[in-house]
Amino acid sequence: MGYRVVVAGATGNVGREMLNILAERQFPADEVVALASRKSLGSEVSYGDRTLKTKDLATFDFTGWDIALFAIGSEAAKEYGPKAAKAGCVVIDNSSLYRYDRDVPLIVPEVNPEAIEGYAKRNIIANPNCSTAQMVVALKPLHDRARIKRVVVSTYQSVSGAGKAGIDELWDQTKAIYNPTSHVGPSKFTKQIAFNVIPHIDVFLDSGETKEEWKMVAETKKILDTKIKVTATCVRVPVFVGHSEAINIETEEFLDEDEARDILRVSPGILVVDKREDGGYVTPIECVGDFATFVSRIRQDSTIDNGLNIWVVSDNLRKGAALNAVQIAELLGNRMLKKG
Ligand code: 2RA
Repeated sequence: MGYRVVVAGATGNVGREMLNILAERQFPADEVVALASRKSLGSEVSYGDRTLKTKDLATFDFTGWDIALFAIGSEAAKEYGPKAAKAGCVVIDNSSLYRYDRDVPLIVPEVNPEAIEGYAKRNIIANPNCSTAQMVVALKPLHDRARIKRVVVSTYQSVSGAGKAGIDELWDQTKAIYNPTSHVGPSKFTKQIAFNVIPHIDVFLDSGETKEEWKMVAETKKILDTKIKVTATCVRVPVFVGHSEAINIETEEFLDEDEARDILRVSPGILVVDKREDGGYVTPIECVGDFATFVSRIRQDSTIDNGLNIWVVSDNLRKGAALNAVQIAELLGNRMLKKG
């Protein structure tokens, strides 16, 4: 006997990837339903070699469904999360709404799978922000070996992190640059994104940080270790899919770059591509559609006693969102909601 699985927000970039990944990983589902908001109602989405017609999220009865993967944003999650949870369906939510709630586990299965034990308090599990997920996958094995004290991270985040509107804006602006009669100004982003970079993702906070930067700090602490200090600068770049991160790490104990490479090579979810030659590293274009978090450019930072630099790239729609959510569902199935 398998699970009855709901995918809410099934017509969006992340929802579609959730359905793809459920099928690719042969998640043991007896039944899958795709839900959408009224405006995309009736549209069709792929689930493996099947086509599902979307149903109305607003009127859906979650009773009798085991797991719901939510890719519907915070506002809708606020309305439908408690409704699904109350009906006995465990919600795995991709929005930021529940991430910082003490009674809701925030999980990256390679890092803190044990946190799944706490899911029943609210029947809700939070999926982290894309930029945090790939970073903590890479940090975890290094932290286990040498205790990380401080992390300085700069991100290079693709436009798909801002949804379909972000993808369209990069595409339209890029085309318009080659056509002198047309002009596409900024709309989703605050400045031109084509052939440019923008050091601003999400809203500004009083501290001067952006919310995206704050999320990387707060989520790393909740998932990995509250003692780790993190400072982040998050930047939007004209890349369609794939977030990249340059990460500087200071550890309590000395960790040699060769040992760090060996540790990362055998760690879950990680693929090391680190040859010190032209092209011997991964760029975002190469990670699209992949499950792995890629680590390259592993090297000592000789300006401090115990320092390392690494370059981390991953598909933000997969490990940064849909894949991690499906991995949480697998964890839930294996440890908590056993069937069959
Ligand atoms: C972004 N972190 O890239 C967001 C998406 N969750 O904009």
